[in-house]
Amino acid sequence: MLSPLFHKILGAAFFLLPCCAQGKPAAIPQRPSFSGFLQETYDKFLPGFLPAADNARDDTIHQLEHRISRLEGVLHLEKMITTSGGKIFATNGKKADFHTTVKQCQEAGGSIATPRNPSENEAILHFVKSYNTYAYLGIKESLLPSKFQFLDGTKLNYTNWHSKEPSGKGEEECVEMYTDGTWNDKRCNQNRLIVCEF
Ligand code: MMA
Ligand code: CA
Repeated sequence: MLSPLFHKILGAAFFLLPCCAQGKPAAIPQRPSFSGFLQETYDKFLPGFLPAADNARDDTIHQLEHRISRLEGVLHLEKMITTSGGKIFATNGKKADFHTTVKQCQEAGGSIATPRNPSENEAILHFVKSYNTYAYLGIKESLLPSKFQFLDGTKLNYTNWHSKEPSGKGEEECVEMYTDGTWNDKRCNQNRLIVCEF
C-alpha cells in the first residue's frame, strides 16, 4: 500500500498540473517537468512510476490514433468526409433548405460548411461535384444589401463569387456553391446538399 501522504501529493499534483486542471487539453500534454519537491516525492515513494505511466498512456494514444485514422479512411471511401487543414467537412447526402441545414449541423455538434480559403472551398466542392447538387454555405447577406458576411457577423476574408454575383440586391440572402466551386447569392428556401464542418 502506498502511504496516504503519497495519495495526497499525487492528488494535488494532478489538480495543479496544467493538463488536468482544464476541461480538455488543447494538445496531448507532454510529460510534465516536476518541481524538485515533486520529483523527490516520486523518487522516494515510487521510483520508476512516471515512465511506466507515460508508456502506457502513449500506447493508448497510438492505438486510438490508429483506430481514428481507419475510421476516417472508411468515411473518406464512402465520400462522407473531406478534410482541409484542421477542419473536417461532412455530408449525409441529404438535402434541406438553409435553416434546416444550419440546425442539423448544429445538432450534430458542428456548423454549416463555411469556406475560409481556397483549400476549404475545394473540400466542400468535392461533395457538390460527387452529389451533383449545390450546397448552401455559412454566409449570409448583412443588413446592407449585396454585402455578405459570416453567420457570426464577421467580415468575409475570402470570396469566390461567380461572375456577376452577388446579384440579388437584398432578395437573395443565402449563398450556394455551384458545381464549379463558385458562389451565387440565392433565396434560402431551396433544397441543397447538407454539408457541415467539424
Ligand atoms: C437565377 C438565380 C440567381 C442567379 C441567376 C443567375 C434568375 O435567377 O439563381 O440567384 O443570380 O439565376 O443567372
Ligand atoms: Ca444570385
